[in-house]
Amino acid sequence: MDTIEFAHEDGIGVITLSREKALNALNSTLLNELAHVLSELMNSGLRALVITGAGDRAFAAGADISEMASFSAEEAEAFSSGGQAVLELLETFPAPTIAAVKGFALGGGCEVAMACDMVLAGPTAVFGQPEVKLGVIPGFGGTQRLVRRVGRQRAIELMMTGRNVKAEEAVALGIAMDLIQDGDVVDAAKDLAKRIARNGPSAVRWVKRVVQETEGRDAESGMAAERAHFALCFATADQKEGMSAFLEKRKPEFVGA
Ligand code: CO8
Repeated sequence: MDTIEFAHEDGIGVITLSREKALNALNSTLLNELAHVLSELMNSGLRALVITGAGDRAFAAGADISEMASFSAEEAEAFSSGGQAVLELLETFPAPTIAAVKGFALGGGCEVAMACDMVLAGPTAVFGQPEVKLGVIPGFGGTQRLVRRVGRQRAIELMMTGRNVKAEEAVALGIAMDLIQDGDVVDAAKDLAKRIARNGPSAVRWVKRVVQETEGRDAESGMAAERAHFALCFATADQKEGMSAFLEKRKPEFVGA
């Protein structure tokens, strides 16, 4: 692959958006390669997935403006639809996903980060939806995911001004979860992934599934989904192992079944 790098170690995958000279701007090739790698990994049993950008300057500085500049409305619709589908794949990826953001995460880059379960920001991280400055609106799910992250009023302000949001404010608003001051943000994301990976793999995935599938739905169906998945846990070897290990005062050895 030309624009995506993938590495994995101890069940933790790391995807790097890799067009460093263009600040990892998301062109069609990169989006297709991202879709391909996510599809390949979907049933691979990864315990967690970290996404970051190559180099120190950017996570991704948006969709590729040089590619979009001459789009017709039909081409724009297709590009938006393709980008939305890729981020849907990322959002529904069965294992937990963590964006490790250094530098710019603007436009489509911010949208990629927001499609992840958790976002860690390094001190240089800058988020934003600057599309209006180019005469367009977010097209990879930003109008939906930003509202869910920061609330309607602030999301509208951010999308209408297109202003940059530095790391500290991004954490205060809920665009990012934590600001990593000490050490490298990718290492911090891998550490977080490893801490999650020690837990029962099915339980971790079902936390994600229940939260995701019931978000915005009525409390009753949310509770029903929680109950059903809680019950499913008791059909796994990992529930037996987790509870036996506690009672026997030893560390559990989960097998992911
Ligand atoms: N697309 C293409 N190339 C880019 C992009 C981008 N989004 N961002 C940066 N680059 C390129 C620059 O053109 C430059 O290339 P070159 O060296 O060949 O001239 C290189 O990266 C380095 O960038 P700069 O020289 O501009 O670096 P600066 O440090 O001066 O500035 C900034 C960094 C502030 C990040 C600046 O590059 C910038 O403002 N970039 C654009 C940010 C932006 O507007 N992003 C939103 C794009 S729109 C979008 O994402 C919509 C998503 C949904 C679309 C769906 C549509 C159909």
